[in-house]
Amino acid sequence: MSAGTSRLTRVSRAPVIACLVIGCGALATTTALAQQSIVVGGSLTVLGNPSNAAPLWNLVGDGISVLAAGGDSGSPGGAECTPCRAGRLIGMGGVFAGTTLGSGQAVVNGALVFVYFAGNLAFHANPAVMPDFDGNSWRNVTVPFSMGAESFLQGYADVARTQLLFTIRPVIGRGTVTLHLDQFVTPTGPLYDFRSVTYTFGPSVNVNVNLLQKPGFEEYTPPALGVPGWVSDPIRETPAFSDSSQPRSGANNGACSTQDYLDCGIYQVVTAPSTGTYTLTFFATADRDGGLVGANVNDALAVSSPVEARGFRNYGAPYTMTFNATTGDTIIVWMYSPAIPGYVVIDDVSLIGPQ
Ligand SMILES: [Ca+2]
Repeated sequence: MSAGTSRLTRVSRAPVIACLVIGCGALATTTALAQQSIVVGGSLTVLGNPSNAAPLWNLVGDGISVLAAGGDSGSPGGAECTPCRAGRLIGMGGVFAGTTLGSGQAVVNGALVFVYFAGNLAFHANPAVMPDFDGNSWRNVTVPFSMGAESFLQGYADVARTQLLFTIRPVIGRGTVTLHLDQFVTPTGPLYDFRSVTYTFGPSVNVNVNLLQKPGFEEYTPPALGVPGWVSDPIRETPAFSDSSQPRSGANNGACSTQDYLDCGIYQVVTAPSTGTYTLTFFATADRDGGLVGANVNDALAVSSPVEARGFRNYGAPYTMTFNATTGDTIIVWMYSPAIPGYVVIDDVSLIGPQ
């Protein structure tokens, strides 16, 4: 029994064709397949104008093999680089969701079927700086990516996507994203132009991708939080929030603050993309002792560190911790503020790895 098969769970009713997908012995079944999958091969490519080109993609993973074409455009890395200049910072992450995922063939546990896809393939990658002009007609820019914990894939038997065959959640994986650019000279200087972007699954050369969403809280309008990203811990007595009073960088930070004897927490969930040692870094400060930052792995405490009472916006040195996790583990990165009047604030949090 493979690692993937051992994690199978049957979750919902679905038509008889589900049997073809999961390769079950008996022809009559009313269940669809649900499992996580580690993607070990394949790629997703967007060719041509990124604002209207459908992605072409294939995945080979734990219990699944997929060949598909998208129905509409997603949000690929490099999309805003049309045209762009050397030195410009360009987003390299990508999101392909809903009907963007299109349709195609899937082999799931040995059976081949035609499938209409839905879901969310989220490729997390750091932005890239466009390189200096080198005189050639084209240029590639490559950075590592990691699949976001929100990534999942569903297969349906019908185009209306009512007859669910399988759910792969989460889709785990990492690799490299390559942006292919034309270089050309204009009267105002050299420019780059988008030609294609390809996310290729496999070992990434460089693993310094921050696995956290909204690590500096800049994407939130205070006091909002929310997924993908940070969540206020509902079991605490007062909610956490995004804040603009004590940013370390940018305009925003994360905060727990109360004038009463109420505790508070904030967390973010990440699925470990591979096995190894992860490095967690928080910038944090507080106006009283008792605050903590840390991480859990599969609901067990992995690491934590007390937050020193360094005072208002005085972040100082980061709190850096390392811990081990295995592919598919649930990593929860968190901050806790005790039931004492005062605050704990955080900013520029990173989860890097594994090494
Ligand atoms: Ca910030």
